Amino acid sequence: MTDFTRRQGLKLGLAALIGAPALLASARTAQAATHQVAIKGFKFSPAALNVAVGDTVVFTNQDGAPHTATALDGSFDTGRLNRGQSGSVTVTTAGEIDYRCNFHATMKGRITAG
Ligand SMILES: [Cu+2]
Repeated sequence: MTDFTRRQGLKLGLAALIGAPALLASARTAQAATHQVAIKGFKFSPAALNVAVGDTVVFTNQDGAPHTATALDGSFDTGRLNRGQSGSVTVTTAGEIDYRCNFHATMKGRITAG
């Protein structure tokens, strides 16, 4: 091994050490997932969704009628979504969160956060 290759090896080793915390941080960020729920035909699809605390759920209205996704416990509310609009919510508590559309009482869904 020449001095040159030894020095290069040391530099690579240092770069790996310096890069490690950034890699750990990005791995932690990647754990928060985003889930999609379509609102179509006056239904939430999927109507039952399992997520992890910290995950994001994006509701997208594909109907001509306006809808909301409103948690019964008040933990989230997309507000009024017109056709083509999306509302993004972050699930911050564990457990079962029942939600509904504020405009159409028969439209119901459930998010289970663990
Ligand atoms: Cu609705």
